[in-house]
Amino acid sequence: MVADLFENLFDELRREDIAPGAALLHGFARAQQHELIAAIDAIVARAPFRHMMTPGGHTMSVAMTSCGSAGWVTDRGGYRYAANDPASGQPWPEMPAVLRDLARNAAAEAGFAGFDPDACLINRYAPGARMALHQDKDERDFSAPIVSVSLGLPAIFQFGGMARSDKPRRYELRHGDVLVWGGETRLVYHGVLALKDGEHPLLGRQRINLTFRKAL
Ligand code: MD6
Ligand code: FE
Repeated sequence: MVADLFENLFDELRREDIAPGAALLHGFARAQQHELIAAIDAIVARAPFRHMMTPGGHTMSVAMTSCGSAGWVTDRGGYRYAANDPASGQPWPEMPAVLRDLARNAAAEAGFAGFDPDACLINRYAPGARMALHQDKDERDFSAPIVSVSLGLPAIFQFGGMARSDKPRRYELRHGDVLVWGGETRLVYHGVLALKDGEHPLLGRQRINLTFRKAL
């Protein structure tokens, strides 16, 4: 009985090293789930989720917004970071302390002490939404890691190699999981398979992902 309980607690808060410089911190964000969701709601009230267009003219299935001093945007003109939300012309909402502190703590736990994110991209997946294999290379400084927080429905994350053709490994990212990666693996190809439908007790039929970056 007691052994089972400890095993479950251990499993829920486990650090899994998936590659050099990459750690999956199972359940790391769970204790702050309510504060995180309230902070996201406040950001979305000022900078609503929107489906942006890729430079090639495709509308993304994932809806996005941002907070922090820079936000990630895409349109016919390319991928980039912008100080203002193109939908409103206003600066992106500030990064709330609860988000910044979580990202800093997770980075430190994974061996990247002193991470100081200036951008947080917020992705919303409805059932069927997916993200094709890509590299995150629009940031100026690749020595900083990326911290990725998953909330809501679980998703299958693909973690590949330095070439798009490298066969990716698959990891399930669940509510409260935090993935940190940098160093050698900072530029690996990665993506998210089409979200399977379901109902999450706090977030309903969606997955929300936060990615914290040092963009500028
Ligand atoms: C997602 N994440 O999990 C998409 N990028 O919805 C990413 O594209 C990502 O999780 C860079 C680093 C971590 C990530
Ligand atoms: Fe990415």
